[in-house]
Amino acid sequence: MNQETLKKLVGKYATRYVEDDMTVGVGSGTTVKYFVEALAEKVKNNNLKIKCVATSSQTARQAKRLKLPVYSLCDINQIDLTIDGADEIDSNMNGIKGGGAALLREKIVATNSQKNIWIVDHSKLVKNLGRFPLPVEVIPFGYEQLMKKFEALGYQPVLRTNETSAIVKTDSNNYILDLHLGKINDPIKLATILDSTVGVVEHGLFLNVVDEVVVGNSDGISVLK
Ligand code: ABF
Repeated sequence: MNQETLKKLVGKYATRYVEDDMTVGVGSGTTVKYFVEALAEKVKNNNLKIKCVATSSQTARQAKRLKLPVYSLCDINQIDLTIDGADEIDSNMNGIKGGGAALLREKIVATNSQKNIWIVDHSKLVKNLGRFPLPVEVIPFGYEQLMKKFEALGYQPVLRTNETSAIVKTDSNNYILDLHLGKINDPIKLATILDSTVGVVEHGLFLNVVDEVVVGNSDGISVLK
């Protein structure tokens, strides 16, 4: 099975967690795109009454196009379940997210969710986090100073730009610095440093956040808990 087939498989599989009357956090990314498609189908076929909260404007657009009811986080009581993707997951089920620049809303939705499930193909499972550059969302004001700080710390920051070399702006109009760390020996320590750095809005280390990971393998699906 190729990677796209695995993404589709886990996307569809994850719909089994969604029940009638639930408020569902819907993540971002190419795997979640398949989940949203399958969810819309399930909702329609079973006439389910659910509410969705999206972690990115892109996901919100897709969900609305497929007639899923999308609510603002302010307009719901609590999120029962969030299904999202991930860029890397280590053996402690800690992850790096934010490759799609939606990490801030992803973390806000995740921390307001009773249960979090990530859907990935097996290539996302790693021994140590850090091969995937760690996205850090920063305030544009004075971001060059932050870059200097990160350079001095050996974090090798790269300002994220798009294919036309324009600076990528997040849904909250911030910038992303991708830290090329290679291997993160102590994710908790790094998260603490980033959390206390002025100008950093949020970072892509999602530690102790996920409850279950649905993994697409060449011989089928496995669920990590
Ligand atoms: C999202 O899924 C992001 O945090 C992450 O960048 C992205 C990666 O997933 P995919 O490979 O499915 O596009 O949750």
